[in-house]
Amino acid sequence: MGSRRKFLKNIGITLPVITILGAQACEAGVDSALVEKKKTTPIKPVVISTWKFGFSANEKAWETLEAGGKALDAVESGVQVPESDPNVSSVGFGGLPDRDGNVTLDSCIMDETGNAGSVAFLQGIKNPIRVARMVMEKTPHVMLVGKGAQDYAVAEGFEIEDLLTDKARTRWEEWKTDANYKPEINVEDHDTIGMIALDKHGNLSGACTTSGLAWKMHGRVGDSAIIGAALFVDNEIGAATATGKGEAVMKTVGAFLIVELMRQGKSPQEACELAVQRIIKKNPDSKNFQVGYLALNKEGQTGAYSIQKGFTYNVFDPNKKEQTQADHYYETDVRSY
Ligand code: SD4
Repeated sequence: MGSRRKFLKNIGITLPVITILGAQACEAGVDSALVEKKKTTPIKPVVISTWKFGFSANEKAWETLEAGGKALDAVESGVQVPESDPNVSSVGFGGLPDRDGNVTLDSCIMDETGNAGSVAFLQGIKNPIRVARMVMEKTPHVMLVGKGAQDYAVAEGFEIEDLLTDKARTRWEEWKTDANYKPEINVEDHDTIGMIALDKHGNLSGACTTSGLAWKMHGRVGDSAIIGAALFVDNEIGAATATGKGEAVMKTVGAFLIVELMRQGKSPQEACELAVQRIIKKNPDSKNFQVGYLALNKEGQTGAYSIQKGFTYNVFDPNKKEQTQADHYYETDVRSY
């Protein structure tokens, strides 16, 4: 028995009685005006995404949202902008490789019905988000990894391409000279795109895609492929996405935590702040890495917060091509570790 029904039963009121009472209230013109207002107010679409490429990615997503398209289509097309751009060294084609020189990609996507798809440790495929969506829509699974994900992409018509650009190869060769095999977090070089959107139908979706931490161990998978960690969408409540040190996000299931905090009544901003505080509480070394969160609720309100200064994001406004600096926990401007 549903909890509302249970509650009503416990207080001795049955549903038809409540319905009649509700109808009387409506007749009195109290609720019906509000309900009517809600029905007739057009929903303003919102798209928000991480880092400096956020504006151009959001601009692409906006084309779909403005035309009345689905948030899912918007986020899928939006995040492909940095995925396809060889000058973005942290997402898709042109991404910095792992310590052995392999570009390995993590992506995930989630729609308004709670469906999710993901690929991890995928090599040679330029737009992993498209593969993630196919995993979601065309397979009985949520996640494919490595060679299996690549075989699946090829079977769906994707070409295998060399994703390591000359620029990225040079950076890798330079990095190899000091043979420091410790993966680095540098908030400028390893920026993931996480994008969440609300469409005119009032539906939420999200996408997240990255080449992950540069110089990572071969085989390492980060949060950007993990539903609940770097991305979570619950169409009743809101959506959240993450960037930064994936290990810290995974261990606190960050995006899911934010959505659950919003479910408990927190605003998107409060939820992002609490999720960052959770990481700080659990990680004595939190001064040495970056995590940034974005959140969006059903009402179109947004939130953003990070551990360190320097996390920028874009809430799309066609008239304002500017990034916003997220509020952050530590005052020091820590950029490279
Ligand atoms: C990862 N979260 O692979 C990604 C990297 C990232 O800003 O977002 N950097 O852990």
